[in-house]
Amino acid sequence: MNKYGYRFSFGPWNIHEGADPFGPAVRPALSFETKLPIYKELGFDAVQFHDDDAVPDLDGLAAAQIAARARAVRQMLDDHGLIAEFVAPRLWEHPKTIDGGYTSNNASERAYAIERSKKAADIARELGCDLMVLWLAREGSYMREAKDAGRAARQLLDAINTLLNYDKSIRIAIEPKPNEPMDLAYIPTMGHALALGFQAADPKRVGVLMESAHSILAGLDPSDEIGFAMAFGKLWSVHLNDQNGLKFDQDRSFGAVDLRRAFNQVRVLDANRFWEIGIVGLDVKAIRTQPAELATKHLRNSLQMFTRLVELVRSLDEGRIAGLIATRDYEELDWLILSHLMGR
Ligand code: GLO
Ligand code: MG
Repeated sequence: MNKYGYRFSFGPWNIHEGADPFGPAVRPALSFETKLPIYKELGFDAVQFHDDDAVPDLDGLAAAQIAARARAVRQMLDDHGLIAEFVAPRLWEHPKTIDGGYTSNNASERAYAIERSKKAADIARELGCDLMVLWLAREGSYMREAKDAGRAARQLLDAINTLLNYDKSIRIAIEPKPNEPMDLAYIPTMGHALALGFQAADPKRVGVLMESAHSILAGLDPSDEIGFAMAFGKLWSVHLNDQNGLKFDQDRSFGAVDLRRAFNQVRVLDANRFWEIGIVGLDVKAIRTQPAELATKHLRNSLQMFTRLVELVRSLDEGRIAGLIATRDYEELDWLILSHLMGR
């Protein structure tokens, strides 16, 4: 926890080997055990998990084996003074998810996606957390004529209802993203995710996770996406990072591209007391050029950036801002914010 009461998290995938679609890994893979001490060293409090980050090869395991392995991970977390923030079913690597998970055109593949997600819920319970994140990676289309968007929406709702019914204490946070790996995803924005959640059988248990890069890729402003979700009490987690324009998902360090955009995200989170609601997740990756022994600085930078921006947010002259809004002097407001970000 930092001095402002915020807690921070990242996932094991955020210490990464640097492979991209055009080149192989450039840094050695570190085991989960090797990554764990790094959390506290860098000032983090919690671990985000894919189901198979916690229990590798879970597809071949029986329920009792999965539970036992998850309990062992829980012990490792305890030993390091860490907690689990969420578990996300990884529904995008298995051959049965090539054409999508919950919205696959193939019934047995849809059934696989549901069974796999139930296992993720079981793992979450063993890890002592009640949050499941659904990043709907392959729920979308490359070929519009091969799918049906309306049917997909109903299938997504059915999947969510099945999971809510399977585990009566699980909460689900949907993480929207407009594209990549799909050409177009079915849940591209906060609005889509919230609409789905409000239709669920138990809407109180469905919220959202906002990732900065995903909002930017949708042509939206992350702070407005945060504000929209928080207006309804639905923002339960974040993946703060940055993104340079409309291209592949870059997962750049928070604030590395657009400082003012990062400042506004922190401002909205802070105004809505996010530290009382959730953990600040940083879904960032070191750029490929970073040498292996220096490949955690993106995490350090992102956490420090968040804390420094909280300080800037809280030292703003809010009275002066109110006066400028009252006189509609938004150009002066522009200068006030820019001067504040530049240190005077
Ligand atoms: C990719 C997503 C991904 C998810 C993670 C948790 O674009 O941001 O990193 O956040 O798999 O579901
Ligand atoms: Mg993410």
